[in-house]
Amino acid sequence: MSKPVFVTQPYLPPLIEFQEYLKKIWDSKLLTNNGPFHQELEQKLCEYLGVKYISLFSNGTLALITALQALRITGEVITTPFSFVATTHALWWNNIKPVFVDIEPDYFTLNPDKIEAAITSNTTAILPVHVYGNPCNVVRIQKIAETYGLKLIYDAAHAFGVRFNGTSILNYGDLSVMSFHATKVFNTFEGGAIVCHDKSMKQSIDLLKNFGFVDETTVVAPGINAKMNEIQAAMGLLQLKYIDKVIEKLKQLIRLYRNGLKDINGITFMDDMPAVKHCYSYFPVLIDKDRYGKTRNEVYEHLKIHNIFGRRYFYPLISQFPAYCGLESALSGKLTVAEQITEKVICLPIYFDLHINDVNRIIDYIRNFTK
Ligand code: T4K
Repeated sequence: MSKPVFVTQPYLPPLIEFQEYLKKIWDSKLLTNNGPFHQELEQKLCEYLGVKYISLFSNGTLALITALQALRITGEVITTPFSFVATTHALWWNNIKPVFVDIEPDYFTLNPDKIEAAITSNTTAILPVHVYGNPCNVVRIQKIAETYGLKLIYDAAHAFGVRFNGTSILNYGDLSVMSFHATKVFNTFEGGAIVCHDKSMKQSIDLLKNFGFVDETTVVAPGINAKMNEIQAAMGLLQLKYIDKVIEKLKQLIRLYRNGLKDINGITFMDDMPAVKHCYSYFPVLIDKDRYGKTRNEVYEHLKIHNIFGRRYFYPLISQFPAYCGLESALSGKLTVAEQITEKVICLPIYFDLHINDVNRIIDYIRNFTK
């Protein structure tokens, strides 16, 4: 049996280069609390991504929770059911009621046509997700947020380096939240960040992730501990050195998948979006059982027999989990596009070290499964 192929594997830079960073950490004994690597990574990420301010976090979920705190979001927030569960959990942890709105059928992001009908007097913000790194319709969502006086926080966990019309997608909305988890295209083992556009917001966020401390004896807010440590930051600095190479390789692998799968009846996938520079960190494929002859779950199990571990991101929908399925906005029939996509989607393996032979093998398994 061949080696298992997972949906993703982290890119790891040469160990010897990481050891040099470790040596510096050992020498300085500075392990965390806004250390030198932390500061350097914030600055270098701002330059690389083309954004004004970044505050690093220990993971993306705490960054989401803190972003909602920083904007003092309460009441109801409009969000998507088609995401990783952390998006909605961040609302729950802030005692905010999630209001699910359906996704659009082409790129699976929050459908701007459906947002306004979900706004009530309790709505304070919108929390869309650039799912798979596909930019939301940022122009229309911004307009809605402005019209109704709502805050706008983007979950940009999948959107490292994504650009729209030549500018970083992270420049849209009030705040954008990133994840640098091991499964992400840019990883710091665990990690995350909030991108913001002015200095005072950056200061507030920095306070909130450090217990609310302003100085040794002054605590101005009930903050949390969500700081990124120096080992994570060192990993980030090294990842930045290789990120362009990593994304280019992912792009080539996706080209290979697209060519190999394009003429299989009942298999569809997304092309690049107009005016978008993608990061290619997910390759979602839709299986139409009527045309392909097998269900998505059958394909998922079939690949597993061959030691290929695709993932059904995102199945079930967040709105189908016990914590949320009782909400009115989660009721079956309200989120029709998301309900269809979640039954059809499978993310195929995509990562830097994935071998071309494995991609070809996966294409063949899918092609031959219906014969
Ligand atoms: N918002 C969105 C839209 C998100 O997608 C996420 C996280 C968040 C917010 C929250 O950000 P964080 O708090 O996580 O920073 C994974 C990740 O744990 C999660 O970060 C990610 N989204 C989600 C989409 O995927 P699982 O449960 O599917 O991961 P897991 O452990 O099954 O890993 C998938 C595969 O990756 C494994 O089969 C093998 C490989 N892998 C994984 C790890 C952890 C490795 O090769 N090495 C590793 O260290 O959730």
